Amino acid sequence: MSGEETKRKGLSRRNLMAATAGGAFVAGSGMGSNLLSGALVSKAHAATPKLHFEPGELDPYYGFWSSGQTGEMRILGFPSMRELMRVPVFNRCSATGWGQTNESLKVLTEGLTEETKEFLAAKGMKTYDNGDLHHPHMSFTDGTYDGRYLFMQDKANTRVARVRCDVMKCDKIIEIPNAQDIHGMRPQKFPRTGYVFANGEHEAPLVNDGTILDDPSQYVNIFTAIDGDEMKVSWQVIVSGNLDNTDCDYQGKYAFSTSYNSEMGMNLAEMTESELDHVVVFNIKAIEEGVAAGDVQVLNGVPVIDGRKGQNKKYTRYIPIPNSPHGVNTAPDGVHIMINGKLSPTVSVIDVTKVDALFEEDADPRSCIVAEPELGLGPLHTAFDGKGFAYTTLFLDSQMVKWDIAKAIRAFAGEDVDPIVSKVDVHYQPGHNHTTMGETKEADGAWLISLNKFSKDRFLNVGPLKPENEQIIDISTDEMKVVHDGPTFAEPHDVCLVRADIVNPVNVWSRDDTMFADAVAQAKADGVDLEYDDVVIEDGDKVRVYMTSVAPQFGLEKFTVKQGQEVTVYVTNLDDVDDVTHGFSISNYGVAMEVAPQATASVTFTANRPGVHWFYCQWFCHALHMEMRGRMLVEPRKA
Ligand code: CUK
Ligand code: CUA
Repeated sequence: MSGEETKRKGLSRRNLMAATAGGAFVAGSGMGSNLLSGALVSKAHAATPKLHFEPGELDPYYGFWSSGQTGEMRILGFPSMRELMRVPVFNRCSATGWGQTNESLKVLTEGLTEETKEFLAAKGMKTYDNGDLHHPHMSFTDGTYDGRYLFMQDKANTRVARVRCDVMKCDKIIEIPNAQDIHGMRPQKFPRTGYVFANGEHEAPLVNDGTILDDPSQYVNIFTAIDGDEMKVSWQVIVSGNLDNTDCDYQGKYAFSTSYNSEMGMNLAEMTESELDHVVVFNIKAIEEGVAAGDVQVLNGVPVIDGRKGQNKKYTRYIPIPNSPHGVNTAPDGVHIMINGKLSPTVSVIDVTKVDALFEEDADPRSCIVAEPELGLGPLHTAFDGKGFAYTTLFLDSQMVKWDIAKAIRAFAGEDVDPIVSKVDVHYQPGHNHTTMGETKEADGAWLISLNKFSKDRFLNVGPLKPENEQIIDISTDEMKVVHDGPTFAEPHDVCLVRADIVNPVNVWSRDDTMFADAVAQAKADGVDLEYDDVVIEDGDKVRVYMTSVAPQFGLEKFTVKQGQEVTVYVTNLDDVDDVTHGFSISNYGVAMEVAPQATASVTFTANRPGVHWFYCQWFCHALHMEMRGRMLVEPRKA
């Protein structure tokens, strides 16, 4: 089962709908369809770009990866697939102290609703431990990536997070009220981000306090627009049917969300009953006007507008789409929006220039569909090369299909042309795919990557839990070629591939950074200069320990606290050289954190274990790194 190509050019189409009905949407044999055509005509239209890199050679792209249920964001060099960094977001991180330091806890807690804070407090928790991060996307200005932020969602606990691209740390996490489980999420492309659009996947009672339980007729679903600058919810729309993925246009007028369960079914049979589901079109300007005019109910502080089917207002339109559509992908031509059919072998192509007309009275909601090519089994997501071709993952066929957008439109209009250019087997069951710069108007068509859910026999066996498999595909010729296998841990769904010149992180922190502004303010209140003083301030039951660090020494070789005191240790790293990060761990206290050059980091704990406890630097920083240590002396409470 190598990556040999299969072609189906010129073959009569099978109607594959029947084969997918009735719950057949499961991982198949892993074999792609064995379709072979006679003539294999290929037109090379570009030289194959470079895949292998010498030691020390830098990649031309950053890849920002999701990690699904691991809850972090990962940064890889692309196309070498060298993993560069893991950025903790919704998860906890042993290395950096994310979820433990005061700075990270602020990010993790300040955006939670009061109700969630109370719920967690009752469990003895400050924040959730888990998250399910599917979709990382960079902020846009004028239709392309602008290198400011990365946004990402948490399906598990209904949150949206932002990572700053200058320091590659998460600086904001907000919980989305009124919704349940944020799945699809995209930043506004034009004029800028702007909004971040977020789909609530699972329907629930609008006030979900237990008053309504097993009465699905009263469940609703919520679409949310977040202000990406402020990280606050701007408005929400109540919709019919659940919401899966979302994308928006290059005009700044509309957002589009798929629904795999327009039936609002509560079990598999009900959810897949209807042949047609839908895409919801959100009219951004009309919604803003409705919010301004007060056509809303305010719930949990958020204006919520009613955009349900049959409301016949100007806020939303419902376009019927076969059958449980999944991915939504806007083409870099600025006109076409691909709706991937999942249980239907088709991708429905929306022409955004025909969407205005949908909002006229008695408009045919399907009048904006300009193509619906039948591509194969289980189309999930589509990527673009900026040259008029689209690449769609076929989950059930374990294939990637390359197709010609213009030909698909001509075929839909009745011409006898086959839009399918070629197919290639991938290993196995692809979900998302992505091309370099492919979700921007600067799509460059250099590379395609397929994120496959199963690896099966492709790597050394590591037991029942297998890695996934990410494959890079050469798309410089009409026939695609798999040129790289890359195993990966649970469970990247999506990635965005950004030209390296767009991303410009700093090497050391600025001492003015807002990330540790609270520590700076507390030091000031204590009369402490973080960059010079190494002192212990006792404040009743609380102790604040301020220390600097310069490789290979902490500013304090020891400090003394009393058993039961609440201790906060602030470490300021005075090294201002690239890559001289220190750490701070206290043995048998469960305390650890990263302190990067010129940063201040702090951690608070109760000194409830008397005795001598070594603290040490856990980030290898110097030939005398092992010697970078000191003692915390905890005086026993007097009997
Ligand atoms: S979803 Cu994972 S394969 Cu959550 Cu983007 Cu389509
Ligand atoms: Cu400082 Cu190791």
